[in-house]
This record gives sequence, structure tokens and C-alpha cells, in this order.
Amino acid sequence: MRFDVVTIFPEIFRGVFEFGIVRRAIDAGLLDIRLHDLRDYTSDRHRQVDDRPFGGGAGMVMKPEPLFRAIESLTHGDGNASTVLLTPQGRLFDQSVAREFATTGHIVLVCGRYEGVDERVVEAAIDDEVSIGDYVLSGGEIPAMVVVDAVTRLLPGAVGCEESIERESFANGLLDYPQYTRPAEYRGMKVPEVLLGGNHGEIEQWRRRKSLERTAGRRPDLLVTDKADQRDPEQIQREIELEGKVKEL
Ligand code: 4FV
Repeated sequence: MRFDVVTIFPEIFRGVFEFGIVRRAIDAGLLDIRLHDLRDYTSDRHRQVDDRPFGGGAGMVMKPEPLFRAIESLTHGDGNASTVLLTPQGRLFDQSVAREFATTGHIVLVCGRYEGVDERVVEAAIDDEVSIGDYVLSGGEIPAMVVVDAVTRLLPGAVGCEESIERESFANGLLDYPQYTRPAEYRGMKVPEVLLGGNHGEIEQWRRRKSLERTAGRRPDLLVTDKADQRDPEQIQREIELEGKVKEL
């Protein structure tokens, strides 16, 4: 997987990709991240990347020329490269988008700054606009880090045990079940017996019920999407009670 990141602050990424799973994926040759300073694609001696907005208004807008030059040089000769602008106007980035990107092979991440980029860049040079959430950041660099981290974890071989990827939050459209580790009792707080009993069938059932309960309680929106399943929330509620009764048996 190759990521090219276009930004006016390449140094902001130093350190972020030098630890953990992303570092290991780079060392294992699974991931190739290249940082590009947008100013290197300017042609004036002031290396200008922004200008005042037509129509007036506060702030500055990123100029089209440096962005077109950067994007065209980074996608040149690679038909399946995808150009992604990080912007609050984009579709919401979630685990399913991360799974989609993990099969893309080559993504050029364009990090906006100021009030945003000239719309002609979006119309003619950007394939996909992605937002990491409904809040306004000072730049697209942190969203780019989020995308790289979430996608890298899904690259085959990037995370030690693939099983943990299939099992984790949102993998099955549900929130994760509670996790515990030693000591079995801490400050009077005990680990649920079922997890100490070694009965994997019961443990799986308990975990499924906890995931359903949590999701129904905290994120019912996740329960009515095609990701979870077609059943209506009432059905899910009945399943939680049912699994509860089964448990008591
Ligand atoms: C953002 C987001 C975000 C908007 C103006 C950069 C800033 C500035 N990007 N998800 N939320 N971008 O707030 O992706 O150009």
C-alpha cells in the first residue's frame, strides 16, 4: 500500500509513523508513505500556496496550480491511484471506508489548510472527499494520520493476529465487548466469572450479548444499518433478552 501525503507541513508527520503497527508495516514492506511539501510545487520565488478568496471574506484559499502540479506528478502513469481530499465536506470516514481504502493500493492524501482549497481542484483533480468528523480542524494533516493508521491496521500481515482484526469494534458493525486482564480481582472489582470458566461457547455468548447490549445502549444507530443485519431494534432487544435467559439456564 502506498500513501502520498501532500501538505504544507510535512514535518508535522515526523514521529507519528515511527511507532507501533505503522512502523512495523513500513519495515515489513507492506506500507510506503511519502510526504510531499506543497511549496515544492510552486513556481514563484515566494513559494505561494494560498491567496485571498474571490468574492471577499475572511481567511485564505489554497491556490489550484501547486495542487494540480503535485497531484498530477504523484498520480502520473498510475491509473488506479486515488486522490483523497480531507475536508469537513467529505463523506464520513469509518471502518468500512478504511476497509475500502485498504484495497486501493495507492492513495494520494491532500491536506487542506486555511479556509480550504480552490473548488476547481475538487472538481478536476480529487476523486474522493473524506471527513473524520463534524468539527473544524486547522488542517487536514491529523485526519490524514487517522486514515493512514486505520487503513494500515487492515493491511494483511500488518497486525500480528488477523483474528483480532475480524473480531474488533465495527468489524461486525457492533461495539466491542468489555475486556479484562489480570489480576482477576482489583480493589474488590472482580472479572466476570464466565471469563474465568474456560467454556469458550459461554464466553462467546457473553461477549456477543455484551456487544449487543453496549451497541443498543450507546450506538443504536449502528444496529439499524446493513452492516449489523436487517433485523429491527426490537428484534435485537429480544435477542439480548433471549441470550440473557439462555445465560441464566
Ligand atoms: C477536516 C475534518 C477539517 C477544514 C479547514 C482544514 C479543516 C482546514 N478534514 N475531516 N473534520 N479540515 O476540519 O477532515 O482547511
